[in-house]
Amino acid sequence: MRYDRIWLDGRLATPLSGRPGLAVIEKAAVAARSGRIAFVGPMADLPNGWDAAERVSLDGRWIMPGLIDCHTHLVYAGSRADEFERRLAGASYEEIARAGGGIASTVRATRAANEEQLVAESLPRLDRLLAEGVTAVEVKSGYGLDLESETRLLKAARRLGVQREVSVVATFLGAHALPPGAGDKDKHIDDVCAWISLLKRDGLADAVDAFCEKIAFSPEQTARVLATAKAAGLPVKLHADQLSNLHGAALAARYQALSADHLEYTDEDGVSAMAASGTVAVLLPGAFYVLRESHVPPIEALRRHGVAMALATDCNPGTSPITSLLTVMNMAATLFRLTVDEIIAGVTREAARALGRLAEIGTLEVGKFCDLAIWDIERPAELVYRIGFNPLHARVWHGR
Ligand code: DI6
Ligand code: FE
Repeated sequence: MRYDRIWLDGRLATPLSGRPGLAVIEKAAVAARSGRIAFVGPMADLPNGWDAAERVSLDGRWIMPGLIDCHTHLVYAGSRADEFERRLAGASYEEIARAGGGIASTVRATRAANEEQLVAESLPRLDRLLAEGVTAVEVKSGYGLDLESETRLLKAARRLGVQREVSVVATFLGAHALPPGAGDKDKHIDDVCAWISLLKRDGLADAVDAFCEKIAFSPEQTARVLATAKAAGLPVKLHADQLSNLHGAALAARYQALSADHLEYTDEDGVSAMAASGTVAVLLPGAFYVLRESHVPPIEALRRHGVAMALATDCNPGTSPITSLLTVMNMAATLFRLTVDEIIAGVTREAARALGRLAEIGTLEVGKFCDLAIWDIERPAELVYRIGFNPLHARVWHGR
């Protein structure tokens, strides 16, 4: 067997597709051929007569799957530092949104930016994620809110994946907020539903998301978006039960959503509906932290019902201006009491599942893309335990 590249003498930790926990292999090797994993396991199990165009010795460093940030809004223009100051002075996120700030203020800045400017403003955010070993990222639209601007935003997201060695999943979030100046939410939902098939036809959206919340769209309006997406053949996701319990988790489950995200106010019925539909819980402790939320997602119920838990940055200019998935991993431990194994699975296997990409990424198994994060650490818990420290030694995307 001739490989393109082989990494030798590493310590390997990966979740596996069908099993809980992390598989750990000492004295391990990973080999890539044509961008895919051609061998993974103990060096002693390498096939007789193997050869490789390039060999890399890891001196006992840890090899894990590349990290996956499965929920971001990282393409936008402008800054909301002014609102941050108003919130420090006592204004609430909802008050600011009702007064025309919040998402609407980023929409105004984003509409004023052309595609090049959007890419240029977003690349530094993406680069921070990549520097921590992220090899796949989801990017939502939702700061354009008219067809032309949403299209531009989704094209900018696709271009990020051309300009950097990273897999980009683009999600259409036209039902994020009412466009500035618009008065009728039902009319906006009509528009969003009409745009879905156009974006699907042009290959610009891999999935559809919506924000089901009192300050955004009702369960009925959200259901129209999800039904239209499913009918167009696109998988759905949902911002559910972030600020109040509108039974968004159960609604997402009704449409076999890939994921329901946030879930701070989800109740046990919502969790059991998610378990039945195989919907992943995407937990976003960055937004929880920034909003000083005190209502923790129902972690114990999610565990009890066997719902997969993923973690993501929710990188956005309002509620989660964070570009560090490692910091989010620490927050998930400290704020949500997830275990180290749950957290590592949450940014690899479960994040891949939340994107519908588990067959391709998220674990180190033969046939998947060879996306690796190689760490200068003594044990996996160090990735979660330290704050503001980046022990990435090397990042590999599709075998390179
Ligand atoms: N939930 C959030 O936390 C973000 N969007 C959403 O649906 C907030 C986005 C923003 O404030 O710009
Ligand atoms: Fe979000």
